[in-house]
Amino acid sequence: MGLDIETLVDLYRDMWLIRAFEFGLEREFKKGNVPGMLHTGVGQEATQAALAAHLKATDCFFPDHRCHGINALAQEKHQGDGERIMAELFGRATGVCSGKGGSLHSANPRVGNFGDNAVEGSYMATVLGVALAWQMRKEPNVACCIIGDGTVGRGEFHESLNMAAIWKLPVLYACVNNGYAISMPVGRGHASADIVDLARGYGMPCVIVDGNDIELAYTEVQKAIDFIRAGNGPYFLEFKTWRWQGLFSGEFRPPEEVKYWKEDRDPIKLAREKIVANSPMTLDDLARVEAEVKAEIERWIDFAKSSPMPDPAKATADVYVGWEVTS
Ligand SMILES: Cc1ncc(C[n+]2csc(CCOP(=O)(O)OP(=O)(O)O)c2C)c(N)n1
Ligand SMILES: [Mg+2]
Repeated sequence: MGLDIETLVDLYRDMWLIRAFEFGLEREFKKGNVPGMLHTGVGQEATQAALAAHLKATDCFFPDHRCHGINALAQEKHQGDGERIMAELFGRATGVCSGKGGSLHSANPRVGNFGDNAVEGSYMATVLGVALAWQMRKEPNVACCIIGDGTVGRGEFHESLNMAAIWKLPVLYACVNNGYAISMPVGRGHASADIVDLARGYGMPCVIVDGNDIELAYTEVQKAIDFIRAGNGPYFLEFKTWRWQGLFSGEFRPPEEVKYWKEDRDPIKLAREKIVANSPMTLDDLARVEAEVKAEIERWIDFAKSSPMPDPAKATADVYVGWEVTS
């Protein structure tokens, strides 16, 4: 086993937190307690836990629509109040954006979360501005752009990679290739099912990672971030993974594929087996970790549910910068 056991157990705990967060959220969504749409990142926990483990509060990441997990981990790690991401998704005043952002528009730059928006991948352009500012100020930060395989189909993908490459900007492209854009298989939507093939022409390191193997994901993110922080320019990681959810509900994939990814390639199950096989930790020890995390997530849900709704009188507060809306 490559990583020390403490690190691996910490990552296991973080992956479990993401899954418990998503399952808890889904349960409440079905009860009608969570407004808007819900795209969960179940099955993709290793990628998010690996990125969250390495990104500092002074770095930034642009999350996509499946990134509740990294949002919660960053909030927990840097401000100690992950429950505010849950509250945000419940549309409550205690959320990180006072309940106005919800799943697709929440942000908190204080923890490095520079925000998603519903126009998939629009931040592939924005990330360049952040990275250029840091480069000009000689601040050794990393701007991470999390994009799905379908999002890569936008024209800005090429503009972004090109500009990041020619200016050697500190951008980490983290492409989460879960095999589908809505229900379009990646190999039918793009000229190559390996997104790195589309990125290689821009001359940056391009690496395919098993996105369901937390050790590999953690190690490859570390390498990429070290490379970028040292001033070498952008880096492209493609995480091969699979989302348990369709786009947001329903199932369109063959039963044998679903079975393979959920039973054989579940990143949490793989990590559990690795830990038990290679350390004194037992399944009971890990069950205790899981129970603690589940209890914490239920506390977050209670916090969200018992928080007040936003005050309608403050609907325009914090929405516009530098000018006031009076009517
Ligand atoms: C510019 C834009 N086009 C289309 C959509 C509608 N849309 C939402 S999610 C999605 C698929 C995204 O696929 P992918 O990037 O692979 O992410 P995944 O859902 O698989 O995680 C699309 C087309 C959108 N939100 N924005
Ligand atoms: Mg996809």
